Amino acid sequence: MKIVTADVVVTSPNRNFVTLRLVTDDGLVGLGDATLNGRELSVVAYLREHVVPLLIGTDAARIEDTWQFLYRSAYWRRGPVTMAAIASVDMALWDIKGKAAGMPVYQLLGGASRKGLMAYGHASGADLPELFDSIRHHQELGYRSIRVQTGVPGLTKIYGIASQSRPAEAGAERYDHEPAQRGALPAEEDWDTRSYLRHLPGVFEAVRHEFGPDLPLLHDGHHRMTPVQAARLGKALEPYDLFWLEDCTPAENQEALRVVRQHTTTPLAIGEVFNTVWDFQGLIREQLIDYVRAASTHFGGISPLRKVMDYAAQYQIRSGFHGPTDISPVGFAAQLHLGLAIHNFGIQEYMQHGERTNRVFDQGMTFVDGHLHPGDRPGLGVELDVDEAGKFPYETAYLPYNRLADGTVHDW
Ligand code: KDG
Ligand code: MG
Repeated sequence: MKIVTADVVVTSPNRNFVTLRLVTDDGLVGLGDATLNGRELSVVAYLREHVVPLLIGTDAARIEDTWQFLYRSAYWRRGPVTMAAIASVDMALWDIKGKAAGMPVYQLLGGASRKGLMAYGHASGADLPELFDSIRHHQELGYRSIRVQTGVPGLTKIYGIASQSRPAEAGAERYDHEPAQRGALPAEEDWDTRSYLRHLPGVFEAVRHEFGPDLPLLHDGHHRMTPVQAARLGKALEPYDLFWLEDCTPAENQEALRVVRQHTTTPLAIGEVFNTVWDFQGLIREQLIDYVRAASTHFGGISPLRKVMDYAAQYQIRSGFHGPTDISPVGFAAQLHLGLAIHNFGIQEYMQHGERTNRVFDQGMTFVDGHLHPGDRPGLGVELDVDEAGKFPYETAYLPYNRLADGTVHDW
């Protein structure tokens, strides 16, 4: 089972996606997601120039050995570009192994540990009425757990609000739903942490009052707070029983979470920008987090994500894999298979892809009564329509960024 071709497919149906497509000498096709939001072409170059030539002629059955070879032989380890490239190879090889075995990947990972994966959707609103509408709309779409993001009085443009408040509906083309925006330059947004801290607890109080105590609620802090600010927010939100507070402080400074942890029992989730098991080592060992937010696509694939989840299991830390639309249907399927198999699954983020994306990627997964399932097709269960993909060439797109009132660039 040798790899005979390795193509990197770039397509932009609703947004940019980078997909590695491996073909073996016995005709099996494996897909891997290498999408790095706003920096897609750097991974394309890494794959085409440095990885594809190493893959041709190698044994597609040797997933772990190929991973270790790509990781260790480069000398330059880690980083989002490298790890997204390696992730795509890892996923494609798991896809091929599943197809060779005639089994869905979750069976190869130990079989299902549950019937389905609880998913959360993104509700948001500029004000409370808009937010309540958005929560109700998500409930109608089947979500049973909701991330709540809200406008802040005095701030005009905040990431994740309003234009992204309603998931893609059948047949709708909603590029504004995407975190990145097409254009030559990134959009500028504004931010003020003190206003946000004053406003947010009241929003959660109102949401709990309107929707009751049962609905699991989540919130994403987007790395914007200092440790003390995050500690105060976690404490202020305790009465509203959050499922988690995500990315409360910048992810590079992991010591910060120790301060936050000392002051609040609000559960903490972090790691959507982490690339390796090493990034989680101290956080897990010291039990500074409750949920691992890594995405298979940016973490080197299924193989290392399974390792970090096995380590996390010893500390009762669970998964909450990153699942925005910039994870392609292939990367999303990869983490659904893993989530179904591991014992310490927590929750799965699920933003829905647009209709054009669903035409390019035919998916076997289902979403029923708030729960996802990867389906039982052999491999990852996703097929790429290369002709359809070719209709949507790459377009420059950037994530937005923040400035404070005095013009200082801030975390977002
Ligand atoms: O590419 C960045 C986005 O995926 C990210 O901003 C989304 O924070 C995010 C989330 O929790 O989904
Ligand atoms: Mg996030």
